[in-house]
Parts: sequence; C-alpha cells; structure tokens
Amino acid sequence: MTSRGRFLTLEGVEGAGKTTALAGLRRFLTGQGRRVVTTREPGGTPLAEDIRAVLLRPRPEPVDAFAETLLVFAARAQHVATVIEPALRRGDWVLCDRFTDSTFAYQAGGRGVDAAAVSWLAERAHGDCWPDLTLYLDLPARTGLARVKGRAGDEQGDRFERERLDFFERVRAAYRQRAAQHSRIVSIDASQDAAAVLRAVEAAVERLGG
Ligand code: T5A
Repeated sequence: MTSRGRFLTLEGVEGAGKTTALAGLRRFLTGQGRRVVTTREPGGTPLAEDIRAVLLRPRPEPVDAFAETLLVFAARAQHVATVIEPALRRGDWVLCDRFTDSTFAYQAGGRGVDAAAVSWLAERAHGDCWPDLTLYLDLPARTGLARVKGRAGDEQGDRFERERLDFFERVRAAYRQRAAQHSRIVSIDASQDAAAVLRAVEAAVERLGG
C-alpha cells in the first residue's frame, strides 16, 4: 500500500517570499527523488482559479467580509477534493502557497470575521486535511508591501494589496498568534536574504522527515 504523502504550506504577508521559497523547496525535494505537486490558494483548479480572479479583482462595490470568507472556502473545498487529497493518497508531497492559516490571518485577523466561523467552515471544507508542516515567513508588513509594490503591469495592486498598512499589521499579528499556538507552524525570519530563508525552510522540512 502506498503511504500517504506530506502536505506542506507556506504562509506570510504580501511579499514575504512564499513563491520564491516554494520554488527552491520544490527543487530541494525533487532532488531527493520525491514526487512533488506545487499549487496555490486561492486557486489550484480551474474552478478555484476562477474564484481567485473574482476575489482579487478590484471593484467599486464593497465586499462583505463573510461573503469573501465563503468564496475562499468554496475554492478550498474544490481544491482539497480534486487536487490535494488525491495527490496525498498517491503518496505525493504537496507544496501549497497559502491555505487555511491565511483565512485565519486575513479574514479573521484582518477583516474581523469570527474565528469560530472560520474553524467551522474549515471543518466542513477539508475535515482533518491539515498541513503536516506550515512554514510561516515572518516579515514586517511594510517591508513585504515594499517588495511587491509596482509589480509590472499592476501599479496599484490587486484588491488585497490596496488595503491600508494597518490591515496587514493585523494580518501579521494573527499569523504570529497562530504560530505560537500550533506546533506544526514553524516561524522563519523572512527579512534574511532569499538563500538564508530557503536554508531555514529546508532545515524545517528535514526535521519533519518522512
Ligand atoms: N487570501 C488568500 C486571503 O485573504 N485569504 C485566504 O484564505 C487566502 C488563501 C492572494 C491574496 O489572497 C489573500 C491573501 C493575498 O492577498 P497570493 O497570490 O499568495 O495571495 O499573494 P501574495 O502574498 O501577494 O503573493 P506575493 O507573490 O506578493 O508574495 P510572496 O509569494 O510571498 O513573495 P515572492 O516570493 O513573490 O517575492 C516578492 C518579491 O520579493 C522578492 C522576490 O524576488 C519578489 O520580487 N524576494 C525577496 N527580496 C528580499 N529578500 C528575500 N528573502 C526575498 N524573497 C523574495
């Protein structure tokens, strides 16, 4: 019988370096001969990527925080059912850029949605499918936003990137609180250069074993 794969997620504020670290981690794991699936949230399936586009597009209509939360979980339920769970059952390692910790940070911490409602939705959307290891790249919100500012073709940023600094500071505070509460979350200083961040990520994955 094939043993279940490992589920690894990367978390952090805008510009923390998740995408950069994920690419390096993928090279590290494939170099060890592992089968790796890389994916992201919101997104990762055609339907979930459509929901991502809806979530990120700036719009004049204010978006209700609970409506936003439901959209995030609609994408996640589809992603877990059709991509993440099948890959884990095949024995693959799944590397996912963001997962439910983002919802606790952005929708509960940033927007003020009841964390108990987020927990309830998480249970319905993915049951006990939680990451084996979450690499939280910790960075002051201001530093992360400066890194992503003025990305080519998107001068003002997506709907989230247009939020004020205090929103991202609440997001970071929520991440730090969660990291203190959950042993599967390893906090990494993301103000180091990208090579040092990747070394810390690889060391955490080595400790996980498997
Ligand atoms: N969202 C998502 C929710 O509100 N709730 C949810 O439940 C979920 C899942 C999209 C948005 O959705 C929201 C949160 C987000 O606002 P996203 O696409 O992951 O999520 O958006 P971002 O976090 O904005 O992704 P970014 O690409 O901006 O940030 P990354 O991936 O953290 O950063 P990365 O690697 O692209 O690096 C950014 C820049 O910094 C440089 C890179 O070269 C790049 O130029 N860089 C470094 N520079 C210096 N030192 C380092 N260590 C560096 N590492 C990277």
